[in-house]
Amino acid sequence: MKLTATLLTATALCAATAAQAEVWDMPLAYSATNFHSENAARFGDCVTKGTDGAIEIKTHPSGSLFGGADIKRAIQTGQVQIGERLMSAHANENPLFAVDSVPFLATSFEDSAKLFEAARPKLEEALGEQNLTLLYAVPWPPQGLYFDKAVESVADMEGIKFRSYNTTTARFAELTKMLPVSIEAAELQQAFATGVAESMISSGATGYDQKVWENLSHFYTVDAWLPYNYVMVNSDIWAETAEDAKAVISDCAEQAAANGLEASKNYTQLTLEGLREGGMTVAPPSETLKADLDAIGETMTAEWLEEAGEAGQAVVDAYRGAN
Ligand code: PCA
Repeated sequence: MKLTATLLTATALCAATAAQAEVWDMPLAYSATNFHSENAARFGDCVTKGTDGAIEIKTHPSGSLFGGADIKRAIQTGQVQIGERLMSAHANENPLFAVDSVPFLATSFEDSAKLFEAARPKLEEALGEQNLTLLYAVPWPPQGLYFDKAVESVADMEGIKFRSYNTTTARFAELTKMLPVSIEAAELQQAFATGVAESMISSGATGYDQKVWENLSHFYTVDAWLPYNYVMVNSDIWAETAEDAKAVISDCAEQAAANGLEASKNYTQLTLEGLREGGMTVAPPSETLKADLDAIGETMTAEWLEEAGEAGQAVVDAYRGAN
C-alpha cells in the first residue's frame, strides 16, 4: 500500500515535471559550425542539463528560424524566448548599439572587452527598455578587409561592390567610394559566387565559414574593430522564470561568455591559416592603406560621437579611463 502510494507520488511528480518542461527556441544567424553557434549549442545543453529538462533550449542556426535582421524583434515580441544577434546591426535604433564597431577605437580582444564593460550598464538599460535581458555577449575576431584583387590604398577601392552588415560598414563603403550591399553572413557564399558582392570587412572566421577563397583572393588584417554577438532573453519570460532555473541560466551564460571569448581568440589564427590554405593572400595593410583607413576611422569616430551624444562620450571616457 505504502509502495503504491510512493510510486503514485513519483509518477505524479514526473508528470508535473513533464508538464512544466518548456522548450525555448533560440534563433542564430550564423552557420552551425561557426564558433558562436557551437558556443550557443553548448550553452543550451548546459541549461537543459542544469534544469533537468525543465527548460530545454533548442538552437536554430543559419537563420533557419529567423534571419539575422529579424531575430532581435522576434525576442522582443516573444515570438521566441531567446536568441543571438550582432548588436551593431541595430545602430539605427540606438547609436550605442554600435559602440563596438567604431573603427580603431578598440582593436584587440583586451581593449574590446574594456570597451564593452564600459558600455554595458547603458547597453543593458537600453535593451531593458526594449523588453530584452542580456545574458552574455561574445566578440567576433578582429575585422579585416576582403577583396578579389590586391588593394594598396583606399583609391584602389573605388566602385567595388562591398558587402555591409551594419550602418558602420555601409558608411565605410560610402567613405571609400565603394558600393554597399547589405547581405547576411549565411548568404555570403552565394553573394560572392554571383558577383553581387566583391569585398567585405569581417573576421577571418566568417570568411573561413563561408569558404570565400572560392571567389576572393586577399585578406588584409586591418583590425578595425571586434563587434559583439549578444544573447538575449525576452524580459517578460525572464521575469516568469523560476529562481532556480534563472540561477542555472546565469551560470551557463557566464561560462558561455568565457568559452566564447576563448574560442574567438583561438579562431583568429586558426581561420587565417584556413584562408591561406584556401589559397588567399593574408597580409597586413600597406602603409598607405593603413594611413588612409586611419583618416576614415577619425571621421567615423567623430560622426559616432556626434550621434551618440553625451551617453557615447561618457562610455568612451570610461573606456579611456580604464585603459
Ligand atoms: N562576422 C559577422 C559579423 C562580424 C563578423 O566577423 C558577419 O560578417 O556578418
